[in-house]
Amino acid sequence: MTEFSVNDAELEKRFQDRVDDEQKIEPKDWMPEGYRKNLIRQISQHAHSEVIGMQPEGNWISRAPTLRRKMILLAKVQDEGGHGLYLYSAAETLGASREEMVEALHEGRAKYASIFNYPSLTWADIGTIGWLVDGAAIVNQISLQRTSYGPYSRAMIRICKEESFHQRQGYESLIALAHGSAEQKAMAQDALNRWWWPSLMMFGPHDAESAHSGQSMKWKIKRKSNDTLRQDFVDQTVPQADFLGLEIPDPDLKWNEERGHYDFGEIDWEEFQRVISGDGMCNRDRVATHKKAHDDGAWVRDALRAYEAKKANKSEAA
Ligand code: BYC
Repeated sequence: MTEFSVNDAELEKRFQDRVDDEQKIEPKDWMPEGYRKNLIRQISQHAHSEVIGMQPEGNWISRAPTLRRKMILLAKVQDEGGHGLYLYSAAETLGASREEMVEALHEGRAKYASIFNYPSLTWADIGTIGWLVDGAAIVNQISLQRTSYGPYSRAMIRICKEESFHQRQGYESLIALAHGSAEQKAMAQDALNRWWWPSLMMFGPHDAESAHSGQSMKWKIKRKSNDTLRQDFVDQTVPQADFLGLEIPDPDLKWNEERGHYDFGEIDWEEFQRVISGDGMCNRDRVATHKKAHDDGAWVRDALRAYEAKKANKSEAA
């Protein structure tokens, strides 16, 4: 027997070799405990972001200006719920239960994307969320399609297809506003002013301040660093703002010929810390709304369990 036994160091080496060789890690494969824990943290927080992200947009379904816009928004919000489900399922393959993950969200032990703690005040915010928030999410998620954990990677491939529709519908809505009346254009500019900086915060702290990046990059959970993704997002978004005739609220934003990228101003990191620590404008409301929906849905979960038990009893008796 001992002939075939290998110690943890050897297992870790084989694991790292597979990761370096771009092989996907699957649920039943051996993995370091830290890899499993880090993935549960990131994937469950990603799932929470999708589901909490339904709230600022859901707020506008009943007030969408036309039937077409309402249908698009309904479809988008439903997609976000679906993304949450794919991601919770991916985290469940690592041994985390849905109950544990939701409890961590309700108790403030698990985070969700900082961006969803800002209010959606006008109809232009809905187009801007699609353009900037989904735009930022895609930049990140395209790189996560190549993440080393198979179920997460496959969920990302599907999610990216839907996110691309989300980004486009948002941009198309902003084109209508930016080329509409003076009031509509002003509403679009105001939305850009409020959502620009929080969108840049979506990519997380600077690489040098990022607690998880070093290990996550080594394990190829993350494929591009926070700062690289943020720069990619700025570079792709500035020409889109120009096309809309809107001004990005950053006096330091300018093309840097030498770097081949846009330079941009510093994020307010104090605000970022405040928001991710639970003290943003909407944190309390978002979690309370989620908790209420979860409690209101308890009867559905109870009914499902009762039905499963009834079925199991029947098949035992047969
Ligand atoms: N917000 O070491 P770091 C969407 C936390 S939703 C809140 O760099 P990491 C959509 C971080 O969790 C798409 N917290 O972390 C839905 C960590 O705290 P913990 C959401 C943040 O994980 C509806 C600490 O700060 N996308 O598309 O290496 C409608 C240190 O950070 C944030 C994802 O979730 C933040 N912005 O890198 C519309 C993508 N940034 O956990 C659209 C998946 C950092 O130690 N996640 N923190 O307590 C990731 O790619 C990475 O987790 C991050 C952060 C790049 C976000």
